[in-house]
Amino acid sequence: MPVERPSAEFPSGFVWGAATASYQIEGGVAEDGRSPSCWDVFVGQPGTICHGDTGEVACDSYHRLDEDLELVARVGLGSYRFSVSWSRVLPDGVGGLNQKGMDYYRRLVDGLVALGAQPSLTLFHWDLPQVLQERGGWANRDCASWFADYAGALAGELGDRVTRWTTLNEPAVVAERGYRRGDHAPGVQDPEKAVAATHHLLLGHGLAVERLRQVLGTCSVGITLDPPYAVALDPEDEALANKISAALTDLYLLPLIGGAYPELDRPGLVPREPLVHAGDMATIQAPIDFLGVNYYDPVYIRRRREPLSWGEQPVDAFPEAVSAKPGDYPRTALGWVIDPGSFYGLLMTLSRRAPGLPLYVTENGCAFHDYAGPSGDVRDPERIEYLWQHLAAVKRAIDDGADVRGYFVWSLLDNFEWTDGYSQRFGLVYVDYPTQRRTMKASAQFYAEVIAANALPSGAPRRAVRTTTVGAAGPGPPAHSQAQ
Ligand code: GCO
Repeated sequence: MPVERPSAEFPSGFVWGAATASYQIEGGVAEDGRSPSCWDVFVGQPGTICHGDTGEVACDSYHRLDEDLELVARVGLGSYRFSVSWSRVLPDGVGGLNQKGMDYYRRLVDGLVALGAQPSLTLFHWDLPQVLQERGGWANRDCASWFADYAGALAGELGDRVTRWTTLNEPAVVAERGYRRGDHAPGVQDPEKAVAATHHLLLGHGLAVERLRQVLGTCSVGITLDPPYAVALDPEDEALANKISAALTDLYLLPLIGGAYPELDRPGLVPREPLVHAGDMATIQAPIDFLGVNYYDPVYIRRRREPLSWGEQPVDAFPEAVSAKPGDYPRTALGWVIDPGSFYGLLMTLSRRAPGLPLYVTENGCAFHDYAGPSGDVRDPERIEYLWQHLAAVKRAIDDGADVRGYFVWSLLDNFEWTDGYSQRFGLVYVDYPTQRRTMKASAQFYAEVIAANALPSGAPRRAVRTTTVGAAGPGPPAHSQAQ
């Protein structure tokens, strides 16, 4: 008798993962020779982080590696995406490796391999060594070569056991929030430094790709972007929304796949000479094996009309537009709109923009106000629904031809959510910060079942009250759908 395949079965070999980042989970900031990163310094300035929280202890993962590996095993992850704290392994930012710091990542990588979980290593998830920040950080062109040297040093130590290397996580956020807006470390507010950071991050990526290939020969290397997906709030603004999506996506994607910056007339946004030297674009265009995609929610766009209505925000570099949150979509605790239709639209757009480049969803997830009940259990039906809807969007994109090879939930653990500190919980696993006790939430169980089946459960999640309608051919205007 032929076995009936559940329709929501994923392709065989699909990689099921979860992600974390060094500064958000490790703690142990002054241990075994680690030097401060720009985030250690930034969080110490008053008024930067909710409740004055810091990453000093975070989830204490530096001391709880075995417990965290056990969680990887209990969820049944096929891969774990983590990042390396540059200042833990190279306290001077450059030069000799700190073997004690390296030991932590050796134990992590060996532990994952022993569990049969692929190590997915991100080299830079925002925590630049402060010693390098003091030399200008990413606004200094030298940072690109410091980064390549760091990549080469790690490749020499861990290369044979790391399945996938990601150079940078969301370089746009580093340039825009770290150097233009200044609400992230290093807290710089300088448009010239922001555009310099954009170029030097991409150059560093290209040099690191070259270096990894030199050291390792064959390896799988990519980069993680957070391409904005803009949706028009009113149908007549669709062209404007598409233009903004394309421009902001192309600022990072086009140099990588096309060896050029987009022809955008936005002073201070697009790197030009003298920042860009001869040969830089060829370096940035070094072939990659995959594109990592982080998606949380879309940007909703409307043409600007004076005076601005309540809740409308200017869109950086696009004075003709405002962004606003639509009132009738469900939201997460951070107020981020839940719109799986846009996730599908983004995956389809990227697979059209970068044909032949496999995609990994390197982050997707949601914050809710989770708490432990009287018996200690943590029920998070909203997260189950969110994951289910977003995984269904991935599946639909695959069915419609997108080459999506894997999906990583953000995050394995509740952790330090940057400016929001510990006020936001994104984990599959609940962390009780005073005791550091870890508890698998109901969503971790749900995800474990999805992984074991390589399929979504039969039935359907409760649908979003509203979701953007996107056909395989491209985005369309938001449409109402019936709540179930
Ligand atoms: C990002 C980062 C993560 C965040 C997550 C939730 O996308 O901002 O990569 O470190 O914690 O995205 O905001």
